[in-house]
Amino acid sequence: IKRNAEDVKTTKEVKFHWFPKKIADLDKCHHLVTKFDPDLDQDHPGYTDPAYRQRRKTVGDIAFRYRHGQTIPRVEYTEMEIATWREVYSTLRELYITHACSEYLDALHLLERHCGYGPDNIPQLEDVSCFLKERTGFLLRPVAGLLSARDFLASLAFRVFQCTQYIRHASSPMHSPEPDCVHELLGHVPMLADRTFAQFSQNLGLASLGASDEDIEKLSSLYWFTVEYGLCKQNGEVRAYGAGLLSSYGELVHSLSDEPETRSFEPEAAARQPYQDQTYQPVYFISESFTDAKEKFRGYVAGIKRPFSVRYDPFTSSVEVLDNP
Ligand code: HBI
Ligand code: FE
Repeated sequence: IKRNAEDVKTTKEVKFHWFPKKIADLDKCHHLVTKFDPDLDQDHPGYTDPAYRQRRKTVGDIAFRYRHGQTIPRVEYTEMEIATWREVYSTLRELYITHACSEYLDALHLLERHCGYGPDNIPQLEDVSCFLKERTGFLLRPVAGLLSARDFLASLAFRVFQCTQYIRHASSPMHSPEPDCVHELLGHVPMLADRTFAQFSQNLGLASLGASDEDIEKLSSLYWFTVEYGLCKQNGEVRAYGAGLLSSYGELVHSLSDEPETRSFEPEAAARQPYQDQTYQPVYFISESFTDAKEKFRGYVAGIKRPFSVRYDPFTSSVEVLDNP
């Protein structure tokens, strides 16, 4: 179709945020949020421990140097770091039997058999990444701290999970203000081995590409009340699937007690619900199943306005951008 100059001039230029189009573009999605960083956050248990801060930096440097496609370098964890892991692992492991959803427990058994999960070993990201690749196509890549919501969600669009590699401070094994490898490996990784959950995560990521700041905020909130703090129904019981719950003894117990308010999962409500990153959540959302959550989310995404649509091409690990008619 030939357009004349008049057409071109009157065509309204629509601006939107840059976003990664191919998986290697994730090398550019590395914007960190420093609010819980031990160098700056006075409440971080490592704030007054220069040796800890140095160690966290050394491990973080792996992430700064990392490029897509490389093998993730192994970290030789110290006895003290392994002792921290052991304490969390053995405490949480027992609670999972009664509190975690079946998808989580199934994956954890496999990780214990094939990936070095256990009380005496901190699993290596490279091994876990290979395991997930075979299960759901998810890959891990190392990240040096809390990533911006936009970059974090964008990587999910490519089935890449940005994963911290350092461990929390030894003085506080049951809690960390920032994500650490305990949170990622015990909270997120087992769920990423489930096909339906993996698809749900990727859909959240795809919906975020090029989205307005306002929509990123809503998707973050949705992510928060599902991927981080979600509950689901299973055989007449309520179980946890959110990573923030599955990596926190206190909140896991609290979420399934009769103290907090619970609501049935509705994406619109979860997207507008204010969230807490310093204390326990005031409210939790319960999904009927992951398939149900995925279907409801599909309806929500259809309501997000973008001047284009995206389609993921698994053969090239890239997104095609389609102009809306
Ligand atoms: N960064 N490293 C890391 N790990 C997370 O789990 C994480 C993140 N950045 C943002 C985020 N999670 C979410 O809370 C949403 O804001 C997307
Ligand atoms: Fe998380």
